[in-house]
Amino acid sequence: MSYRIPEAFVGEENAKLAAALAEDYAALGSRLARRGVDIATVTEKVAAFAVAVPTWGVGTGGTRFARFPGPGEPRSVFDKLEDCATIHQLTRATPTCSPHIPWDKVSDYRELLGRAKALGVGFDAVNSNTFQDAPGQRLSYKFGSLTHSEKAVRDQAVAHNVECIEIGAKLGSKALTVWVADGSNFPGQSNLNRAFDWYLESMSEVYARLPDDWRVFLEHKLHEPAFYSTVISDWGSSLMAAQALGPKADCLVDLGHHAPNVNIEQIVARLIRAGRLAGFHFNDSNYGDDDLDTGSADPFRLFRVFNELVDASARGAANFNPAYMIDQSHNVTDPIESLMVSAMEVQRAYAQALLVDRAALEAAQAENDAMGAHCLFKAAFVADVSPILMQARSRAGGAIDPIAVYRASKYRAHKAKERPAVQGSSSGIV
Ligand code: LRH
Ligand code: MN
Repeated sequence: MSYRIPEAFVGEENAKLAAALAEDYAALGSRLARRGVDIATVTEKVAAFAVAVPTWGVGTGGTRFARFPGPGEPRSVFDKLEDCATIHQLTRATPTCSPHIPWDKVSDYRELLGRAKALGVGFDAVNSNTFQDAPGQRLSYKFGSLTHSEKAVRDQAVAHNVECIEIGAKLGSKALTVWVADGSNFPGQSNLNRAFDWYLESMSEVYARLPDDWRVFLEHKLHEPAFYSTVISDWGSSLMAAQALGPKADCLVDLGHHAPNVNIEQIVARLIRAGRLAGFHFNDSNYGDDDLDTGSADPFRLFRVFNELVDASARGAANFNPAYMIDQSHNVTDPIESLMVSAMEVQRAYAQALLVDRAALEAAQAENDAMGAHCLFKAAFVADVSPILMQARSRAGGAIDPIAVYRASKYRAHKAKERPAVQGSSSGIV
């Protein structure tokens, strides 16, 4: 029988922290009440907020230089589901995981769905993969996939995406995420316009196979692995494609897919305005697509993004239904700890954005009171909302301190015994 953290153990650990939490929560409640904010309302909203974890994120990640697998590495999607369920058990913030095909391919998807249900997790958007050549694949994606110069390769990539839709349908997913690495490394290597035509031609075939209640998320990325041109390199190309394909196509924002210092929250505001914001791949970065833990490098940026989301929901923006997912690579930490902290940091940014006094901010903006507006904005960011996050978790049966409970449970040591060390590849993101 594979080890699960006993619910009673979580309760015992929470009991040690309950009195301090009650005190801190009450203190924060009276401080917020002075600002006309009802802490119970914020806590309910935070408790209802969910973010999906990437199945590929519970294994140790790596770079092109090396990957250093840790103890108890998941060996299959079944092991990955266990770890995803443990993240949700302790944070109560991640009820779904986002699968990646072919990394999560199995022979019996009913068995996989059954196991997920037994573990209390579901499946979010399914991710296709035409950025690697799968074992036994007939034609290579070395020079592209949906935009390859050869029709046969484009057809193969379309067929793969259609297969992902069929797999996702068996797992209860309602969306397909398409990120293509297609691009070039040399000026002149590809025709920039024809590549975009082929993208639309191929994606319209994929789009035609979407079930009525499905969406397709187009993920843009500035560069890597292509280092001169990338076919869907920015939100403009993504929005042009989504508008050309149809109402089921929206634009997904991976926070690490932009040039340094780009104002990502303004891109989010524009996509919301266009009614085409698919959602997010949350992570953080200092230089490129670093896939660092969400909120670990620039939590203020994450807050600024959530401010746009809360503002959009407050003004009833049309077609506003973003999907929230994490997409990170955990090269030096226990992936479960990183994903738990990241899920909590996403909740933190949301809670802080709920504290922005929008009426006062609007008045200060109208009067061009730059400093007044900025201080109002910043006041929400510097508020320590930890008691709200802890309360939301513990009321939902989660851990007040997920990291402490996880470590005290010795879950990783249990998995190291259950999962003999895997001789993993020495490099690569998974
Ligand atoms: C591309 C990306 C994409 C995933 C991959 C693992 O950089 O963000 O979303 O398919 O990472
Ligand atoms: Mn991504």
